[in-house]
Amino acid sequence: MRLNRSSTRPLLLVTVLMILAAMAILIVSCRNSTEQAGTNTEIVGATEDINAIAEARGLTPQDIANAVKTFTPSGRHDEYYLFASGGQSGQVYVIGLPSMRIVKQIAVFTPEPWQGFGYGAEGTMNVLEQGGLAADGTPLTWADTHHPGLSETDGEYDGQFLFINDKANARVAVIDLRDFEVKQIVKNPITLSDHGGTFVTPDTDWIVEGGQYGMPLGFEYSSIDNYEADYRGMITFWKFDREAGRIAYDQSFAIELPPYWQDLCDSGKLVSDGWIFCNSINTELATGGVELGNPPFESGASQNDMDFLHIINLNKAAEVYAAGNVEMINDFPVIPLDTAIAEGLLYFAPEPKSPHGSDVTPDGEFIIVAGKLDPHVTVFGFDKIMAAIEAGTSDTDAYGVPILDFDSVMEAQVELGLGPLHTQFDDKGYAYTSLFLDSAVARWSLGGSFDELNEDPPWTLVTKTPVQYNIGHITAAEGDTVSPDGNWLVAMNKWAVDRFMPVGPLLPQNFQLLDISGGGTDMPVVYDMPLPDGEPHYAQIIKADKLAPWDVYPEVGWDPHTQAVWDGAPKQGEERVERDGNNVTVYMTAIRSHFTPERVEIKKGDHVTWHITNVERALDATHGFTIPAYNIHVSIEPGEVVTFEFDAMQDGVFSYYCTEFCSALHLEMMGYMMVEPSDEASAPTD
Ligand code: RUQ
Ligand code: CUA
Repeated sequence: MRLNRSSTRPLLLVTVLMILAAMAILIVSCRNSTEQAGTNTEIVGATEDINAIAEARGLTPQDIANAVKTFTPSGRHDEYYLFASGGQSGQVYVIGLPSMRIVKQIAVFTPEPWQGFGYGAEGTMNVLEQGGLAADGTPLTWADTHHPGLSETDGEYDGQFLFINDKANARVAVIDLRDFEVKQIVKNPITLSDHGGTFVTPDTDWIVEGGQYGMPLGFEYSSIDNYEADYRGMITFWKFDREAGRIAYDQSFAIELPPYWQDLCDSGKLVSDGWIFCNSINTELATGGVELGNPPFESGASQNDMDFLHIINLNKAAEVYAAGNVEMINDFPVIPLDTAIAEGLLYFAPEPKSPHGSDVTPDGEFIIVAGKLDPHVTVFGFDKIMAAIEAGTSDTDAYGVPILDFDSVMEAQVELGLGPLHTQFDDKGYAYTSLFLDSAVARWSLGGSFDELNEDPPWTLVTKTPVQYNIGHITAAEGDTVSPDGNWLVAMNKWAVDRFMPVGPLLPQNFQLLDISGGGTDMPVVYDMPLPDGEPHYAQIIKADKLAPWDVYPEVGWDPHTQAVWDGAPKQGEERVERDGNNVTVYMTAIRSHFTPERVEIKKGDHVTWHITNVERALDATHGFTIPAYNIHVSIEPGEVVTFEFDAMQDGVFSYYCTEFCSALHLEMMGYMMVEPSDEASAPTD
């Protein structure tokens, strides 16, 4: 012991000297760069005169106002969390508002080494495997994430869970916002692509996953010549068990729908609670084949002036499911289309033209559908829909689904501009709609109970703000809840074009922050933020004080995948390596700045199960762990226990080490795994 202590002293001295040397180099290089940068930089560096700085940097008074609105000084926290889909990255981005600083990327569907997601840690491997297998039998390792959905209580975000869909494989993930980690991925058992998800019902009883492209349900083969007869659409309702923090697979069900392409859905709220509204495209039942001389999908699926808004009685559907009035497809209960019609679960309302988006107003009274090829948004009245259902209709589509009369359910049509897509809301009686072709955000006034909140006449365009460029979704602060905040809106632009420094042919997305607090025609863009990793579709913005994430895991030995202490977690003083035949179990602890044990001696062919507990209680005292050549990397956050398993198929000496720079002596936080060659080692035992 004494020897050890005295030997660290010269080491500390060396470290201090090295730090001093590094600081000296830094000071010299800073001075050099200031000199090289010329006059402008000198003025900026030397003055606190804001006008002089603005002049030197070429900033307008508007630029300065925008900067002041969003600038968040060091140490100060943002007011909102923005949870953005990560698009093709398969992940979720956490961004602070109004600063637009990225705070975290949450690994969801795609392996991510820093968080130790998918590099050996048992819990994470299980989540990935739950998500279903690719055609070659290996786990799917990417996703096209589209629509994050925060859990709600009484139609308000409650900050507990986040859900997100994978359009590419029809999957839904559950993220726990206590530790910002994914806990579950469910694969849709009857279809391969989704889009109308994830949207929650006002108390998060159900997570809605609407389909996208028609296909034979249950993954059967059928020639596309049989499209009308054999292909189908669907909507799945995942039951959410809030207590368990998981989707209850065995309490969930789907409804068979005609093979139109169901698109985006929203849940009713307040008066319309219990109903679901999905727009659709391709009621033409186009089957493509441009190479055969057929019209391509883009025109084949855009012939009709009207497609169908799907109006679904979820509460009644849940009763039909509970009564067992279902067919099993891949062991999953599906209410057949005929049953859905007979039970009055499904109605259509015509919606113009190449519709997109389906957004329910904060009071639940209106459903807004945009038409990609129509300069209007169409507003449907929920009371009118109910009255039309009550009155009955003899009109049906080819599958027998009742079609309500357009004029009797339509409340208003508002001309906004070219390519309207998605709508959000504020607290001043305004709706906001993205205009893809115009590259603009439109503000327009709502009618009904919202009429008195602003001075504008109901159902009229108030103003438009250009955005850069090709806007998809928009998201406003709590803008799809029963009580939107009305201060910020983010335009999620698909093309950045000239907004940022060039980075080659693949450009980032451009998130633009708009200040919508002013009302009227005042709606400036105040910040541009490049997002460099996939094309997010939707995002949601929640008030930061609604979240209560853990600083560290509640107790030492915490398993994040059960959210409970694991009794078997290695404890300090009880670290050991146990052998049972060819099975070796390592019980290890991590604390600044050592792992215990520091030597693990095994034989080639052993099957190794390795547990590590991070016994730290200090905020941010995370340790990483890797064994070279074995493709293992885990992140062990304070209190967490991590388990991984592998077969020691390669002999030799392997230096394992901590991958997080956790302390001054982090480099010394290592050990040796020695794998002795062994003749008996051929096949490992299980
Ligand atoms: S779909 S913008 Cu949510 Cu419009 Cu992708
Ligand atoms: Cu622990 Cu570095």
